Parts: sequence; C-alpha cells; structure tokens
Amino acid sequence: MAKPFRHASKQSLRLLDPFNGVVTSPPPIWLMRQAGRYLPEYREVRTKAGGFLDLCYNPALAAEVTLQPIRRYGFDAAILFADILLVPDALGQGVRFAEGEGPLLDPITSAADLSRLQPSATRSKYALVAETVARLRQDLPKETALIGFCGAPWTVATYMVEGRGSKDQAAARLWAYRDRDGFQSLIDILVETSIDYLGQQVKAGADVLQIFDTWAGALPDDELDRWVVEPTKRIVEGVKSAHPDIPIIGFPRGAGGAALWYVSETGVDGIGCDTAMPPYMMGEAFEDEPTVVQGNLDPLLLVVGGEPLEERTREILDLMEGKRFIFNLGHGIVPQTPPENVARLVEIVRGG
Ligand code: 1CP
Repeated sequence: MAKPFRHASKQSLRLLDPFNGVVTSPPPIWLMRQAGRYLPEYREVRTKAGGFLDLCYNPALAAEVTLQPIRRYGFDAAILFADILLVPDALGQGVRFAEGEGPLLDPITSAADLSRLQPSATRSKYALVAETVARLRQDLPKETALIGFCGAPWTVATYMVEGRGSKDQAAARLWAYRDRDGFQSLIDILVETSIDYLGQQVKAGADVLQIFDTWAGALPDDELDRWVVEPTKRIVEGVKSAHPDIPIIGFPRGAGGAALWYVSETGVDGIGCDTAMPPYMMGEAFEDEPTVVQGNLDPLLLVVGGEPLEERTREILDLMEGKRFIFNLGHGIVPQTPPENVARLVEIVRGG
C-alpha cells in the first residue's frame, strides 16, 4: 500500500532534523502558547467562538487559531490548538472556563468519585480534536511540523482533584499520600485515555508529540518517580507500540535534577527545559542520552524586548550551538507580550 502523503513530505520538516541526529544552524524554533491572547486576531476568533471550550471543539476555528502564529512568524512548528483539560472534560468531569477565573471543574476527591469518569465517552470529543489535526495537516505549509499534545497524568490530575488551578497542588498531593491505590486508579485512567488521545492525533497527522507536566516540580523525588516518571513511561511505550517513529517531547516543568532521571527512564526523545535550567547544563547534562533539548528563554523577556531579550537569546544560542536543539521558551507566552517582540525573537534566532 502506498504511504500517505504526509510521510512522503516529512523530510522537509526542519523540526524533525534534531530528532534524526541532524544539527542545524539556526536551530528550529516554536514557542509554547504561540497561539493565544497576546494576538489580536486570536481574541477576535475567541469572541466569535463563544466559550473557550467551544473554540477548542470547533475544528475550523481551532485550526484557524493554530495557523495564526505560523502566518505571522513562520515558526518551524505549529502546536494544535486545544487544552490539557479537554481530557477531563471528555471523560465527563464537567470543565468550565469562567471569564478571568481560569478553569473550574467539579472536583474528584476520592476513589468513589472515579465512577463519574467514562473513558468510552471521550470518543466524540477526541474525534473533533483529530479533525482539527487533519485539517491542519492539509492547511499547513509543507515545511511546518504539527505538534500534538496532552497534559501528563499528574498535571491533569492536579486540576481534576483541586477543581481549579492552584499554587501548590496540595489537594492532589494529599490524596496521593493518603490513598495511594485510589490515586493510582485515577492516574491509570489518565494513562490509558492519553495513549488513545495521542494515538488519534498521530493517525490524523501530528508529526511530533509533547507531554506537558507543568506541575512536576511540586513532587519530591520518590513521588515524582511514581506519579510523573512511571505514568509518562507508560504513555511513551503505549503510543510507540502503535507508532514507533513518532518523536515525543516531555516537559517536566520544575523537575530540576530529576529531569535527567526522567529522560533516561521515560524513553522520551526530547526534553523541554524550564527557565530554571542553566543553559550550559542544557548543553551538557543530556549529552550521554540521544535526547533533543528544547528551551528555555524566560517568557517575560518577550514582554520586555530590546537589549535584555537579544542578550539572553544569543547566550542560549551560543551555548547550544552544535547540539540537537530546538529553540523555545521555558514556559508559555504571557498575554501581555507585544507581538512585535516575538517577531524580533524569530529574527534573532534566524541570524538577524
Ligand atoms: O481565554 C482564553 O483564551 C484561554 C487561555 C488559554 C489558551 C490560549 C487556555 C486556558 N488554554 C489555552 C491553549 C493551550 N493550553 C494550548 C494550545 C495553544 C498554544 O500553545 O499555542 C496548550 C498547549 C495549552 C496547555 C495547557 N493548558 C497547560 C500546559 C502548559 C502550561 O502553560 O503550563 C496548562 C497547565 C493548561 C491549563 C490552562 N488552560 C487555560 C489556562 C488559563 C490554564 C492554566 C490554569 C492555571 O493553572 O491557572
């Protein structure tokens, strides 16, 4: 059987070079939260869509906001417009995005509550996300890779248990200490459904996957091993058993020194570094692993712009010269970012 067209065109995707052991100068670049509220054209579509979830589940509009930063800046990758909280929503937890308040969920606080989650109910909502991916694979320039993603089970669980964003993720940490087996059951549900969800994104045309573990840094080492490393390893194995060639980037934000352990244990192909990782360590720490390093400019430098942005960007580029590297931020773009500073960053990275 002939291979689908997208495989034939993968050679033209610069984002894949570092995963194939090819070092390029300049390195490929994309930015976490490159679509979003800092762009006036995003705010316009967002208003038209109604609620935030309506936007995520509308393939035409979700594809449109994914493409917006590609048109403006020509990044080497687009990231599917969706959210890590679509998974609990699809499982039936009930997720709302209240204006100015962030996400609100009906909290799940005990093993008995897990019966509210219906893995089979995810089908129709995951299909809408897959449709967005399929549209994007058609509409993206042939040199632009498409990144699919999910939240890691630990990070998604922190929102499911707390019922909202929190400073210290205490509700999930307490449940995990008090009732290991119950909390493990929640993590198991998330591992299984994430393998399914990511697999559907790959089948629909995603070229690379990223697993966002925003709150990995809330856990001490033994807990991090249990709730971050082990579940991520199972997802990587599960996705790769069906799609052995798909590169997967892990982003265990705040894991510090444990990022090394995370890389060697989980089998991820790339590691997203947060802003706390010194760039000289990004360059050296992962050299014994065949791992692509991604990061790690402070997103607030994109708010400030000018000399501080130039200086730090060049420092990161210098230290990562000759390495298998993807330029990115250490966390997502913030809404108050002036769009012209993003344009300037791309210019600097590409040698301007
Ligand atoms: O009002 C709006 O328009 C909503 C703002 C917004 C956007 C643009 C949210 C709500 N989610 C998103 C999109 C999104 N979220 C993307 C795709 C767009 C892109 O990156 O270009 C991705 C990959 C995410 C991932 C995500 N959502 C993470 C992991 C990455 C990270 O930033 O740490 C997390 C933790 C979320 C939860 C979430 N969704 C939205 C908000 C405000 C939050 C954070 C809640 C909190 O803890 O306060």
